This record gives sequence, structure tokens and C-alpha cells, in this order.
Amino acid sequence: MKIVSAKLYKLKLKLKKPFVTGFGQIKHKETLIVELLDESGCKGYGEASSLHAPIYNHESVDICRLVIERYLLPIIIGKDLGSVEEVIDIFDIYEGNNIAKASVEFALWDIYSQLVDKSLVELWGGSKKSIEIGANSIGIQNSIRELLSLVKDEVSSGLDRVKLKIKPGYDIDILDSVRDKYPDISLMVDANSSYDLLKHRDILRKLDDYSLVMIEQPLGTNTIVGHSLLQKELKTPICLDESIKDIETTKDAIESEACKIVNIKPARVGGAIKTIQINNLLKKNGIESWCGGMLETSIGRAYNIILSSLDNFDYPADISTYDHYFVDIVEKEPFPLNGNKIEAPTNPGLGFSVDSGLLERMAVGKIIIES
Ligand code: OSB
Ligand code: MG
Repeated sequence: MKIVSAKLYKLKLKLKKPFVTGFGQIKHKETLIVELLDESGCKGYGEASSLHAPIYNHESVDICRLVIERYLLPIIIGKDLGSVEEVIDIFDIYEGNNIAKASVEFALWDIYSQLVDKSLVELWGGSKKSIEIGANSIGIQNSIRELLSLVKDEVSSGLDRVKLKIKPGYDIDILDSVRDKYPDISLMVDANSSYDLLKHRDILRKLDDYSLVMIEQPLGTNTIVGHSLLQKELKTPICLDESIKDIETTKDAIESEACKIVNIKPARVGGAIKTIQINNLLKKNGIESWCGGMLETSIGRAYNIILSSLDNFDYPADISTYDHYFVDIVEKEPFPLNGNKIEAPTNPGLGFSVDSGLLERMAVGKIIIES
């Protein structure tokens, strides 16, 4: 494989309404699409689906663009590349910046799988033909009435597992109301790192009263120890998201029994190879996982869907139907829902052909890099 040029398209996609979480509001979903061209004319696509600002992790879309352009692309452009694994090892001379690394890795896998004419499900060792999808995440609402109406929509969609975003002050009351109306639904909450163990211990303990399937990332990103202390006080499984950044943090979480479930976002952990390694480590230690999303376009979602076909991704994935959040559509829905399932693509590459003309027209910023 020899990459001869790259294009980076920055997109700013309109959302139907702001997505509000414990870390702040997303009004426009920025993202960066990476397009690589191989010497044989084969194109590969990846997505750095971070946010407009460093509010989920430190990587905003503009930070990803800088890291990709200045540090990652020079490693691959114009070089004879062996395996994708080798490239990832070289990327790791740089600390962190996993969303940026993942986007380039996915574009390389796209090309590699087309060159060897094998599907990514096969190359990555996926075992499931179709993957189960959870109901859309419900952001923080202005009123309980609005929230209940959205919960009603999700329950009637027939998808399992309703997920509510919570934050301090928007927790016990809303859970009382939702459980009052829906005592039996499979319900989980995601706090996106917004609680403090010392300040909110009583409220966190009360969350045990709502038969939640899991509580996702209650405490800060950098506190595995805090989650370990909290998990010992709760019956409800803690699911870590932001805290699981790499193999090291995964080992810490396992050793300290900080969670019973992990939300693996392939972007957050730095791509497919890291996802597979982390998932295998979790599986060996009896910790279940599921595949989270970052409001990706269909390009990023394709890889999430394919990785969800791995063993141990046993909870429904956080992969919403594309037109649920977005007004601007990058591609028509390439992965339709079939009941509560999506088929993992069996053809080589990311499973559909990307319309680069449309990317050109939608881009609010574009960079071209050639060898
Ligand atoms: O915590 O899961 C999260 C979106 C951006 C950043 C963090 C999160 C989210 C979501 C979106 O909840 C879920 C999706 O992509 O469907
Ligand atoms: Mg989360």
C-alpha cells in the first residue's frame, strides 16, 4: 500500500435540535472526513468525529485536523506501507490524540480491505452477521413533559434500552417520572463525567433505586479510583466511557473493579486495532462491552457497525438511525434498520461508496496534501 495524497474535509452539520449532555451543548456537529488515495487509484475514508470544542475529550475537530496534517499524514504519505498494524505502532510515538489516529487508521483499513478483496468483518474477526441497536440517546431536556414525550417515542420505536443523559440536578426527579410511567423498560443513564464522588455521593447512591441496566461514566474522566470506590457502593453496574482511553486505563479499571461494563467508542480508543485489543482484554476478564457513538456520519458509523460484530459486544450499540439527529445528510442511509438490527457489510471496505462530490460541496474547510 502506498498513499499518494490525502484530502481532509471539515463539515459542520446542522442538528434537528441541540444535543445537551453533562459536558455541554452540541448545536452543530462538526466532523472531519479523511480521504486517502492509494497509488492504484483506490480511495479510503475515515472520520475524526470529535466535537466543535474539547468538551468530550481534549480533541476538538480542529485539533484533530492539526494532528492529522502535521503529525500523522507525514508518516504515511509517499511511503511503502506494510500492514496497518505497523502504521499504528508508529503513530503511537505520539501521545493520545486517539480520534485523529483512528480516522487515518480507518481510511487505511478501507483501502487495505479493497486491495486484498476481503470484508472488514473478516479481517477484524467479527462473528455476528447483524448487530442489535439500542434506542437513540435522549439528551437533557428543558422540561419533564418534553422528556416523557421523547421517551414515549423511543419506547414505541421497539428498540431495546432507553438511554437518558443526566447531570447533577437533572437526575432523581426525571427518573421518578420516567419510572412512574415505564416501570419495566430497560433503562440506563449516561452522566458524561458530571458528578463528583464527595459532593454527590448521596444522589449517586439513590440511582440504585431505579433498576437501571447501567450508569455510564458518572465521575470524571481521570478517576478510575473514584469509580472503583463508587462501584463498591452500588448494585447497579457502572459502565465506563470517557475513562477508558487505552489498554492501560482498561487494565486499571479491571484491576480496581471500577466497572462491570465498558462502552468502547472505536474513535476514543484510537481505532480498530485498539478496539479489538481492549475488547479481548475485557472479555478475558468477564467484562461486557458495547459500541458507543460520537454522532458520526455514515462513514464513522460504518466502522462502528463492523466492529460491533465482534464477540463480547453484547449490549445494544449506541448507533442511532442517521436522520434522527441530523438535518444535513452526508449520504443516504446506507445501513437501514431491520427491526432492531443492522446488517454488518460483507463487501470489502466500509460497505458503501462515498460521494466525494457531495463532501466537496458540503465542506466548510478543505485541505489537500500530496506526496
Ligand atoms: O457519551 O455517548 C456519549 C455524543 C458525543 C459525545 C459523547 C456521547 C455522545 C452520544 C451520542 O451520546 C450517541 C450516538 O452517537 O448515537
Ligand atoms: Mg457516554
